[in-house]
Amino acid sequence: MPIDDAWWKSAVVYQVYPRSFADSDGDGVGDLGGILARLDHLVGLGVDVIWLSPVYPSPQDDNGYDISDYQDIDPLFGSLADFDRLVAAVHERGMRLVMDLVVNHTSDEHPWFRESRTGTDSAKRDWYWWRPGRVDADGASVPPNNWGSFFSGSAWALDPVSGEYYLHLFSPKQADLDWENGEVRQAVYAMMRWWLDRGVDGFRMDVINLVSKDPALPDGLPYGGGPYGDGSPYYLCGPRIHEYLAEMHREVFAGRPERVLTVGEMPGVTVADARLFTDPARAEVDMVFQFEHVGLDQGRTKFDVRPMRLTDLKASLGRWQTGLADVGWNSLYWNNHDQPRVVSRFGDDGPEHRVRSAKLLATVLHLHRGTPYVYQGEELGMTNAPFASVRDIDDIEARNHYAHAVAAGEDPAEVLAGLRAMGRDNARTPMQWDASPGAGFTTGTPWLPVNPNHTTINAAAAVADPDSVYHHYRRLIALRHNEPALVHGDFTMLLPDDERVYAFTRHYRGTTLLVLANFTSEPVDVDVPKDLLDGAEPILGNGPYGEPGRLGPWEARVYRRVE
Ligand code: ISL
Repeated sequence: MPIDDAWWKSAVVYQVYPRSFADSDGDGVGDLGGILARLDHLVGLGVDVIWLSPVYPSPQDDNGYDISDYQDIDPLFGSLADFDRLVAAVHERGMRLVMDLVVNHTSDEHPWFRESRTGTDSAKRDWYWWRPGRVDADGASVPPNNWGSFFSGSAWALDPVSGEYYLHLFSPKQADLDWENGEVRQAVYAMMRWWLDRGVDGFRMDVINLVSKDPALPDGLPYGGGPYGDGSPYYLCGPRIHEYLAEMHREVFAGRPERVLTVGEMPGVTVADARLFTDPARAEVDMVFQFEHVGLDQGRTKFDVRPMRLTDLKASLGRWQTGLADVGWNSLYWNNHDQPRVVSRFGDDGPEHRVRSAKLLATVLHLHRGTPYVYQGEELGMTNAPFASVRDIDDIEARNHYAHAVAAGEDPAEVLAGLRAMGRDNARTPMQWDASPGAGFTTGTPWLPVNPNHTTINAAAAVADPDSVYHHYRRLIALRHNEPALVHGDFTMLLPDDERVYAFTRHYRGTTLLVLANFTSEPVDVDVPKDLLDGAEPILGNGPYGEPGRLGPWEARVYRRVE
């Protein structure tokens, strides 16, 4: 089929974080049975694809992104039989299911790594990055290079068995696989085929642009004021990354039905790289999932929060729209399991503006070109959590950052403020289904406390209220399915220098969509070119339609004009 008809261009993806979605057995952790019981919520919303964060056996050091068996289900979440039932139920409802593929690293408890660490002569030694240490001026053993880990500290761990170090870009319990080794790649491809044969509809590929490393592993330049170096020039979109993804495509996806979706999660990817990764003619991945816009309010580290300027957001998202206009495809998202809640971050989560600003953010995002992602609870306008102290924080990235920053002399209260604003736990508090004590998520004690605001912000209330954030998402998703201009239309940014109003058009075969959004809590006058409004009808908004040239606080409006 011509690529412009690719089904995923008019699809909306819903991300489920299984730990926090729905608990069917009262142990306080979400599970597959819980997802199965709540599928009709997703049918009601109208989404096409469910992306499931990892449910494989795992020591849960990074909540399942540390996998110890790629071909099973962790008993915490259920069994393979439960999984098969879920896939069948998803398909019966006309949706697809995409798995998380985490193959930059395995758990240190994966049999491959257990074997690899038995000694320098292990048959799987070169499945991972093992190197002898260096000796410092005092004669002490230090890591092979200066790279820092994403989760604080060195990216190397010393293993007592051989006295060598192994590379871990994330936690020491997430050992990086060495993709230079063809056996590693073949083992990964075989596992992927096994899941596709089982009925899954594709993969969201975790940090897939980190799998090719420069085997020389050179030191990186110092960053963040700490003792570590930035190794990213040597592992981010590394020398063989396109070769690997093309090989994966040939080995795993070629000849499969068009129903399969491949999404490359790629921190630090540039527009130019993304064009290569997602050019259909190159057959690598269908779309990238990039991070530029969610880094705009961060300073030296991701926990150094600074206000986001609307003009920066427009410049970034606009550049991605233009850069992929003729070739390539992008994911559109505000939230995932690694990001704070968008209404708290870029909107206003106070009682007066929460609903309005959540709807505005949804409108702006969903009207762009690309495939929109809804992260569980986003459709309810769920907010960040009121973590009182560092003891309330569970996430490894946040806990490590706190320990390192405080040890380095930073003010604990300031570090905690950064975690409150940016911490990943904000995304991971349980899904708010109803106003009951466990928020309808669990009858037991939830693994992470439910947000106290579940008494008013919850799915039951949202579904019952035609003016809710939920129904606004439902309308946006329906528009994606029914309006070709939303899927295929050209994108033109208007008012790029305006700090208050986000405005753009989409144009396709005689239809123009005009989007106007006021990112402030004051009314604003908007200078919209008159020709854009001539004969245009408002089709969607978050308030009563007033004068086209004036928007109320956090008001967003979409107009359509047909020539
Ligand atoms: O959160 C981040 C940026 O602010 C990232 O550094 C994040 O760790 C990165 O985007 C990769 O994320 C993925 O891989 C990690 C895992 O912890 C995340 O949950 C996952 O989404 C390691 O597997």
